[in-house]
Amino acid sequence: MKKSILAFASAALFLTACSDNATKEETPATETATPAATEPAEPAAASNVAEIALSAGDDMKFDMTEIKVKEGQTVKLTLVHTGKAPLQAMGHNFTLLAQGSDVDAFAKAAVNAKDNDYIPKELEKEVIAHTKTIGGGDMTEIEFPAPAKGTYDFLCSFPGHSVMMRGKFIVE
Ligand SMILES: [Cu+2]
Repeated sequence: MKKSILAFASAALFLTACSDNATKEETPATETATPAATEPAEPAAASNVAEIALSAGDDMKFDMTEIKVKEGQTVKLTLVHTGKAPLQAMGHNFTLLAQGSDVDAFAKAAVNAKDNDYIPKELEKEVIAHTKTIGGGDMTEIEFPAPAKGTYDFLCSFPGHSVMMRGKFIVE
């Protein structure tokens, strides 16, 4: 049974290939069906960027204490300082720490790291990504590849801020 269908199909193919004019209307229909089937691969690539808009003001708080992204995404994070206080008094940054890093120990060391934008040099290898420290009315943006699936800590490493300004960065 199968054999005869195949024979018929190839005979039909042979016929369409030969009689070009008569079957022209049918041929484009089957051709357009093929690209449509392969299209869904494209939107996946477009969503590969996680755009995160984080803000903090003079109240010393991030507006998000939980940030979620997906593994493999590029994280585009914008930090906006919505306050008015200058950097010296109310500086903010976003600092993402590697798993196993101690937020409190990092914050404590950061107090003495003003000359390195509040990133302690001896703990730099525990930092996955960080923005620069900004003052009221400023904004800054960073881009980095999302780390492996898991939960990470983020904080503002400006002296005294991490008590209020910390959260979880979750990679799903
Ligand atoms: Cu801060």
